[in-house]
Amino acid sequence: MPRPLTLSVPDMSCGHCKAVVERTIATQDAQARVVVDLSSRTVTVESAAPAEVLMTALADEGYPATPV
Ligand SMILES: [Cu+2]
Repeated sequence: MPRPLTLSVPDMSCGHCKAVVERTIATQDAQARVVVDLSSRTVTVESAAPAEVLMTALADEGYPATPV
């Protein structure tokens, strides 16, 4: 597994957002390990998918993400 990537996802605010973010990343990489922290509005991802691919997918679902 690559190094964990931490993304800031400022528009996440509740369990629904968390579920959408988790599902969106899983759609790109079913093997990805995803940890959502709503209190800091960050997502830590271990995935073989390129960061750009994950960030594009998240933005398309309404959750723009930037590397921390
Ligand atoms: Cu929400």
